[in-house]
Amino acid sequence: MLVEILQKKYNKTLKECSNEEIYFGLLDMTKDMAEKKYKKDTKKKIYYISAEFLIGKLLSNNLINLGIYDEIKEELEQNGKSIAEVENIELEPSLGNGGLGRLAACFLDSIASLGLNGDGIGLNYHFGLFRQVFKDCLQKETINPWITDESWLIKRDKSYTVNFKDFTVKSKLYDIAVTGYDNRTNWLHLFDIETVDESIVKEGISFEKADIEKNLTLFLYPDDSDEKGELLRIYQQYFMVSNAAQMILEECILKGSNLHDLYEFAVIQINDTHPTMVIPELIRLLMERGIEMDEAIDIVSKTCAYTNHTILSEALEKWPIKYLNKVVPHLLPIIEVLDKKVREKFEDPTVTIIDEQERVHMAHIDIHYGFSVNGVAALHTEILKQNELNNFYKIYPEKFNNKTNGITFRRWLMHCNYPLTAYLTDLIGDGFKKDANQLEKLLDYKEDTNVLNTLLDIKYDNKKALKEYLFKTQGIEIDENSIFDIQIKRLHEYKRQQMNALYIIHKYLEIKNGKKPATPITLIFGAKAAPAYIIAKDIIHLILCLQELINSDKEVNPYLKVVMVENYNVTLAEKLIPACDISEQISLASKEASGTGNMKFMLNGAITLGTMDGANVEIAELVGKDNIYIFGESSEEVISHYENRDYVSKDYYNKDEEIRQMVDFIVSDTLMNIGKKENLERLFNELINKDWFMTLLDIKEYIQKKEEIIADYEDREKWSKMMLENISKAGFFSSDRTILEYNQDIWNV
Ligand code: 26V
Repeated sequence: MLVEILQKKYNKTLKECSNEEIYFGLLDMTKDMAEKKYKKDTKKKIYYISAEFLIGKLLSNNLINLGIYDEIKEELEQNGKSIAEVENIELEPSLGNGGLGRLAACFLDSIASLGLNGDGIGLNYHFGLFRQVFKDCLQKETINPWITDESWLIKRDKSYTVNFKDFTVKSKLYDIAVTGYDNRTNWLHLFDIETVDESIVKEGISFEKADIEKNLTLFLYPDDSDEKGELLRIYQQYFMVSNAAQMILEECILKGSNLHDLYEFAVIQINDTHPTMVIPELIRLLMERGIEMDEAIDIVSKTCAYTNHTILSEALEKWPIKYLNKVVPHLLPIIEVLDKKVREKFEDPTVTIIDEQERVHMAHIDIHYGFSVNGVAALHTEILKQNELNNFYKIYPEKFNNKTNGITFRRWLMHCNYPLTAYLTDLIGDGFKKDANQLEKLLDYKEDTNVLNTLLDIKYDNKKALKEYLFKTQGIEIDENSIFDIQIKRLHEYKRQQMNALYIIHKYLEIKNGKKPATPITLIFGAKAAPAYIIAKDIIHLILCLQELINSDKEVNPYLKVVMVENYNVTLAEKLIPACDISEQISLASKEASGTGNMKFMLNGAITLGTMDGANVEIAELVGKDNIYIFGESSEEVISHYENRDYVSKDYYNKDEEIRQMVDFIVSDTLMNIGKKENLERLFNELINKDWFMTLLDIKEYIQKKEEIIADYEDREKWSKMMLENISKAGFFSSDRTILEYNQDIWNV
């Protein structure tokens, strides 16, 4: 079929076509096949509204889900082409920041793969999240264009009118097909406007923020550090949910809803608080269509469910009434009624919608006026119930439930780790592809030397493949015979990349003093920092300075190497994860709601070095303490430090010689000669005077555990057994399991 398409499109044979032409041919073919798998809506449908969908490249994933990957791979090979090179042509849509956006993408894959009728609704950001470049050991941001003339986007003949205070815009809709594994096609609906003007972007990612009609869907916001930025976010959020609400009502009416029974036709999952305005907007639209306010509120409350993704208070959205009045004054009378009703019913001042500083708490709207509130890992949900949202839990215990995150095995095993997938299929059959729990069959081989050695061999080959990829794409050289220790995730102080950096200093000084590791260690980082997050950028600076120092020191570089990959994204994750030995999951306990990278690493046979935080707790339960390396204070202890305000980082610095040596090294002449005084000093001061995320609290135990895991790497048999246990037990973290739970407990479609 591909041959015919290429013949028609380019009048060439497969052999004659360039990789680019083959890519566009496959794009046409796949889009066509996906569209044919679309099925009519069922009575009730899931609407997953999210400001982010970090979908990654789609070609291979779609070929796998359509069941033609092997066939195409072979056909290309027979004609001297490589599917990997064809895939290189595709640009990655960067429509998300990190875990939250990637989770939404995994969920869409699982919803379709389970044959459920459910669409995603979001925004078509032209430049998505910024592209990261390093210059002089500093992060710089540039635009990240991903939309080309021919792409996965299908332009629809659909448009809604969205009213803001001072002007009105007309939307246009683009759809991307989401084809399940051997199952139906759903849609990801991305709304956009005609008037967006890409040319207003000047240097880097700066542009005139006031001109909303020209920039509404230009960028995905990585931070909200100034007023104009906050206003723009409100514009984006309202634009997204007003389109969503109009579309949902239209579809439900078409299916026969009289709107009084809306919740029998639609369930809306609100992904974090970004889409919260869908609640007042739907109430407003129902009232416009003649439904009394009280009933409208009741209908919407039975339709909407909310997922919380963080306990960090600075990340919980609270929009000043003043801003909402500038953008969507027509929602305020509704929000005020919602607030009044809460005040009539409850005396507790902490559960109101509007606070004393005239700010609207978006999460409070979701909790009072939605029927379900869920956290994303067992520990996270417990903390919500007992601490952060305890006052709400006391009012609505029945609304709270846990849905431990998951990842789609189609992308995070079958696509990214073809050799492991093929081997597992040989060994245990291909049942695991639809029922992830069947990976446990691998446990039958835990004493089988042949199998254990093959797992080691596959890892080694993946490490070689990563080495080649990094050399080709970033000019980075690594040694496949070293230990690959990887920390890849957004840069945030609570994730404690700075703690890993202090370990590097420790190791560097040790080697300098003549103590050499048995096997060389390669520490790999990938992380973007929000452009206005100063300390996060200082941490990147520190890592890049250490990279430069160590990699040019002949005494140290045979034993230690530091690599920070540029512009970490989904595509890079797919190369890094299968090659990893040690998975760094070292957040301050209680702060990482779940984490999903931890699951991807485990599935690909990496061993976790981590704290008892987020889903690490469940990983530890599943694999048992012999197959994971846990350190650090517990979430209870950490929460009590916050409550009692008794953590003083300076005390740790003063008391401990070793800690002092590592921290002082940040501002040593050795580093200052490479890096910038201002950045390094600021980070040094932050660590000893603030250290909000308690790096120095756990650093000693961290170093100890890390030395232990590195020492255990030498015992190849023991290591391969741990790999096997981790792979075998990863089935629980399939997003298919997560979605089945959402459907059973929340959606009921
Ligand atoms: C947002 C912000 C915004 C500005 C200030 C600082 C800050 C810090 C964190 C966030 C994260 C917001 C929500 C989020 O992305 N949560 C992530 O969701 C993942 C999927 O549930 C989960 O695995 C991660 O643990 C969680 O951090």
